[in-house]
Amino acid sequence: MRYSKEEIRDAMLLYAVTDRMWLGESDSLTDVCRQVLQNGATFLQVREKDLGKEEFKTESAGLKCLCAEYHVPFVVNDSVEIAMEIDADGVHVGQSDIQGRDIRAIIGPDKILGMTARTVEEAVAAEQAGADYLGVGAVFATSTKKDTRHLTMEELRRICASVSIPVVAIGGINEKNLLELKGSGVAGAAVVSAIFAAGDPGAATSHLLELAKEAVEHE
Ligand code: TZP
Ligand code: MG
Repeated sequence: MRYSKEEIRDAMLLYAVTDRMWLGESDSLTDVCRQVLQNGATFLQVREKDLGKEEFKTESAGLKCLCAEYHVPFVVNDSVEIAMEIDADGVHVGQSDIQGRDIRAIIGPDKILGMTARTVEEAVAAEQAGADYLGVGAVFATSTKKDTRHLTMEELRRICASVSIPVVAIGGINEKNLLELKGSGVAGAAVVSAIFAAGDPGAATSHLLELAKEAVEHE
């Protein structure tokens, strides 16, 4: 594994997930991601639902190099194939991306495998399937992903307690509610719009990072 289990856990702290939909017309995703990395994001996932395969691959390859400069783990959402083709640090898959495939067997032992889980059953199965971490949500209301269910803090706590791999919470997390994750057992917060829709994504990142440290340090 290029990143150790401990490094992966630590990297969950402020996990940025891209979505160019939130950017201003003149903003480039690479430039915004650079600001986000400069200001302390600890993990980056490229998640671009509206890009064609080739464009997604090109964008992913660029962001992979950018993350390597900052020694920040970089994973590709959904596409195991593109993650492998560009030699990303890993891949993040949802339940619908798995489709009976043994993703760990496809990517090998050295890549980071992130999986989405919304129930204790899914969480336990993902850990058994070789996931390095879980993305769990939506913990708050979000407009970034339409087909998601709102989890209670109690469900989040139960999921965290059911696995030994780190859990990163996702969904509607922003500067106003991040501290509500305190005590849930999460290793960090994954954020799309609170970073990528912010007027100043760099400043938003550093503020969210401070809040995430407070939320996670008090476990
Ligand atoms: N999975 C569950 S909610 C979500 C994803 C990808 C979207 C989170 O976006 P935001 O803007 O941080 O609410
Ligand atoms: Mg997916």
